[in-house]
Amino acid sequence: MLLAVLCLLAVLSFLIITTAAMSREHGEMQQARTSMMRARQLAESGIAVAAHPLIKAGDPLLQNHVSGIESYEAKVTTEERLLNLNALLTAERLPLLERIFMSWGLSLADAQDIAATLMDWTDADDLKRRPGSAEKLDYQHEGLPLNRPFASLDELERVARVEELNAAKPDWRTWFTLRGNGQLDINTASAEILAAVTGAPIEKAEQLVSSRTGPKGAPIQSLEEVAAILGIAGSDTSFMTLSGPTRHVESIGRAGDASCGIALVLDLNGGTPRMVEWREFSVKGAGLP
Ligand SMILES: [Ca+2]
Repeated sequence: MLLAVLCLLAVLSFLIITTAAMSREHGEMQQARTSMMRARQLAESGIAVAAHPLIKAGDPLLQNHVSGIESYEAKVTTEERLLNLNALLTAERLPLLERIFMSWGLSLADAQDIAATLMDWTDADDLKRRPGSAEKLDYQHEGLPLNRPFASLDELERVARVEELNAAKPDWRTWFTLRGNGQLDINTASAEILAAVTGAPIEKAEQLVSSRTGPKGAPIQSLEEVAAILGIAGSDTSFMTLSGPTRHVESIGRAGDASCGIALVLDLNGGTPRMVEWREFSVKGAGLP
């Protein structure tokens, strides 16, 4: 009898402990969900501020510590800080792309072959531009190349010889966009991209970037100024702009341990802002450079 009572007590204790553990776990999951919702809400608040046409990069409103554990931090730049791959794939702009590939350590012949392969991928005909480029007969799969402009950067992974780009520049994706007006924004582009695309030494490109940032920094006012700083007077600057019309904003919201990142691309051309892209990203290792 005593044994039976003891057994019953043991079972009851087990049930009580298990139920308490399950209920604690449920409570923790609930808490994590609430924190995540709050983090997303905070990220959206940052996006709302950053998307406002009057907000400029560096505005103190872009950062807000709502409480000790809740905050958002937003950044404003332009999509034209990156190179529009489709815009580079024209006879006129192709030498720029070849120069970029060479800045990644590829030989002139390889740079020209790979740039031509990208052109072959997008142009309507099936005629190879160079012996080292690729058209229909060089692809194993039916329907390749697509013979139209790139619709996503993922498509690049299917292009012949892309493994050479992956080897030369594993983070090539951070250089290109398919948004924007096709020009390069001198006031938001990185020193690396500016040096590669103009052929200027990286030190001069860094000098240009520090002249527009920092406590005494001011936006570059003219393309002549750009040419003077980079030492490229007389070069073609028609692919450059002083102010890209496509706004790129990113915002990270944090609530306790939870965080949420949102990126938004807004076309401001023509007065009325038009949303071109909205995506969430995981915060670790992401964000604007
Ligand atoms: Ca083609």
